[in-house]
This record gives sequence, C-alpha cells and structure tokens, in this order.
Amino acid sequence: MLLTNCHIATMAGPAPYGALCDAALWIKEGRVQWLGNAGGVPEAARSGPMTDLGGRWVTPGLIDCHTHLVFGGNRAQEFELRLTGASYEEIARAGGGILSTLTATRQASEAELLQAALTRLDAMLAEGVTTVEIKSGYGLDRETELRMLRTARQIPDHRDVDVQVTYLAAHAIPPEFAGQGDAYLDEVVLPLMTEAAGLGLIDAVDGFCENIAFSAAQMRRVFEAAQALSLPVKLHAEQLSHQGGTALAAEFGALSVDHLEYATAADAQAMAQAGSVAVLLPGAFYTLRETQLPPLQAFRAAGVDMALATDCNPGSSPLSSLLLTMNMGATLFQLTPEEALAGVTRNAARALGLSDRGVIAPGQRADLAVWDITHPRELAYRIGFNPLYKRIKNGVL
Ligand code: DI6
Ligand code: FE
Repeated sequence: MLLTNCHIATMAGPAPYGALCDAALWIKEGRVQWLGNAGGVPEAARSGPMTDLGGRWVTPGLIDCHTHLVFGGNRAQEFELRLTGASYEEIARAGGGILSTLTATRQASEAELLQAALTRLDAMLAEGVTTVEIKSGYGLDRETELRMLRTARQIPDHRDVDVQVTYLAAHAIPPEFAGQGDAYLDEVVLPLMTEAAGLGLIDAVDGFCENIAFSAAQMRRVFEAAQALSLPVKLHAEQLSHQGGTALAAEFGALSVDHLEYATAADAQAMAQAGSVAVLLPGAFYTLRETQLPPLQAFRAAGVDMALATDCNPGSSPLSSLLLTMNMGATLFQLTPEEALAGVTRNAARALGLSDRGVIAPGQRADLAVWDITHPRELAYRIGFNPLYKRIKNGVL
C-alpha cells in the first residue's frame, strides 16, 4: 500500500519531530518499505493500492508502555474518600487501595477480566494505540496472577494490537502474608515467576518499591530471580517517597524506571549509565494531587530518555487516554509537545525493549496513526479531543 499526500512525523532524525513534509510512504508486508518526498516515489510502489491522506499527518502508532489494564471492579468509592481527606497511603494501610482491587480481581472469571480490559483498551485503540504493556499484580496468588497473565496474553486474539505482558506479583503484600513480605516472595512471587516464564506468559518483571510495598532489598531478590530467567526488569520507584529503587533498577540494567517523583539527580545519572528509560505517569500525579515533580531537568541533563504512559489502573490513575496523558505531561511536567510525542512513540518502545517500532523508518513495523491536524504539536495541546483519522496496524488500515 502506498500512502500519498501526507506529512510524516517520523520521530527519527534531526528535524523537529523528524518531520518530512509533502511525503509518501510505501508499506510492504506489514513493514515500512520506503518513505520520502512525494516526487520520489519508487516505480515498484505504484503497482499496489494507493491511499490519498489529504495532507494529514502520520505518526508512529502510539505505545502505552505502562498499564494495569486487567483488573476487577473499580475504586470510585475510594476516590470519594480521598476527596474528603483520606490519603492514598492511609487507604492502603486500612486494607483499601490495591487490596480492594485484589478481592474484586480474585472473584472475577477470565472472561469477565477480558471483557473489562477490552472496554478500556478500545478507548486506547480509538486514539491510535498499536502496542500496549499490561501488568499482572492484582491477584497476588498463583491462580489469580496466572489468570491475569493469560488474560493479557490473549488480547491480541481479540483486537489488532501487540501486548507486552509484565509480571508484577511484587505489587503489594496480600493479606494472607501481612507483615511477611519475604515469605510472600519465597512462597509465591519467586516460584510463580519461574512457572509463568516457563509457560511463556512473561515478557518482563516489575515491582512496587515503596514503604507500603517492597523494600529495595526485597526487590533485589525479585530482580535476581528475573535475571536468572533472562527476563528484563522495570520498577515502580520513588513514587511516594525515596526508597533507593531507582539505583537498584539501574544496577540490573532496567528497561525503565517508572513514576520517579522523588528521584534525585544521582538517580538520573545512574539511569543514564544503565540506559533505563524514565517512564513518567502524570495521570497518577494528577489523581493523587501530588506536588513533588519528577526531576525533569536532571533527566534532560543526564540524557535519560523520557516516556509517558497512562498507568491505567483503578486506584491512582483511572485514565485510558494517551492523548490526555500527553497533555498532562506537557502541562503538569512541562514536557515540550515534541518530548510528549516521543514519550508515547520512540521512548515508549525503548521502555519495552522493542526496536521494531516507535519511529517511522524503512524496516520498521508499519504501525501508524494518521491524524486530522495541521502540526504534530496539536496532539499534546488539545484536551479531551481526539483527532485520529485512521489507525494502521502491521500495514493494515
Ligand atoms: N503505583 C501505582 O500508581 C499503581 N501501582 C503502583 O505500584 C497503583 C495501583 C493501585 O492503586 O491500584
Ligand atoms: Fe503502575
């Protein structure tokens, strides 16, 4: 297929947005075969179907690199409580929070989990998302974690989207192990990691390093097990307080470190050296009315790539719009509109360890979004407006 009469934000190359104006793009066998000036289309490209995009903009398909899309129930009641003064931590300590979603998820069948996840996913696809990461972590027992992982794995059978599945059994300590984090690791998290990896259900391993969850020393045990299975790691770190998770994740060459509100300039240096992407989650920052900003300038100064994701989850970020996330990244964190777009394309792909997407270049997967806009900065600018014209997954419109 040949796409004609378009402008392309390749997100690669030196020009702002890697922009290529008055361009054409040739897709062959699900990959980008050629792109360039409208006047220079190769002869072979003219033999297949052509689609005139009417001067619209093409970007890489959007990538949501941090979600908890699969879960049971919702936490609207807790939202109400927080608005009358209870803090996220207080609610978690009182058995609400992640643990209330745990109960609802344990009670949900695989079919129910799938249906609820697809409803949220469809909102993402409608905004041009072509790859999504999904974490487990609301089961916290063998059976339910496996159910969550299987649910996430089967999503591509139901929708045209790629799913990266992340094992997050180290998300919270379940009530049956209250006060015994290490025993939970020994009896559930570590053996189940081996089992689920053997079943091909895991692409990466994550954890929540926080005073209401796991310490850096405990996360080290999880990462050592992941390393032994050759699974890449990532971490929820320094979200509510500074726990040293970022330095640990960098030591293990983490694909990404996520949240990072309380990270330091030294953490940014460690991430730069490890090549870890900083995944910023403005939806959680907004929902929790956080005031501590992640160290943006330190990330820029150290050369840490920054991604943006919804963190779609029932508690701290009931957000399923990656476009709104871009706007929040710009308005709340002062990312430039170009950084925001790189954060949901090029750098989001890096945060997932995927090198075949996230930019538009020959050989890359033809995962594209076509937008009714006159400049790519409009994607971060608007609030609650969806200018998607077409989504292209593996070269299929
Ligand atoms: N940090 C978060 O923001 C989510 N998980 C995590 O480790 C919140 C999960 C929840 O509140 O359900
Ligand atoms: Fe999260």
